[in-house]
Amino acid sequence: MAQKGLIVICLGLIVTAACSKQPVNQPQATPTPVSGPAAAVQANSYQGVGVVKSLNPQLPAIEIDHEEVVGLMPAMQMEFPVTDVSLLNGLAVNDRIDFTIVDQTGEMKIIAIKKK
Ligand SMILES: [Cu+2]
Repeated sequence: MAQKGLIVICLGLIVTAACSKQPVNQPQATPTPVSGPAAAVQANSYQGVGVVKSLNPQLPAIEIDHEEVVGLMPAMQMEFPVTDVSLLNGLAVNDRIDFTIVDQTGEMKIIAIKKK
């Protein structure tokens, strides 16, 4: 009975040793998914036109009643985060503006504002 037990243990060690070799080959079988999508992550920028509805320097953000932003969204009133509070300098409610939105993996931010 004791010998039978030893044989089982030995077989178990052999199987374990054989299995432990597999993970070495696995990374080669699976393509590295990191390089593809990472290379595709690019900031898309869009030009918009609208009217300032409110300014929120604390966030900082700006609420704009904007016309259609081609390739991004239809006309609507909404708040956009801005990359820097200084973009709000010199702006007032009801000002007509041109603005540039950057859409980085679903996160939209205004990077430039020009008063008309
Ligand atoms: Cu919108």
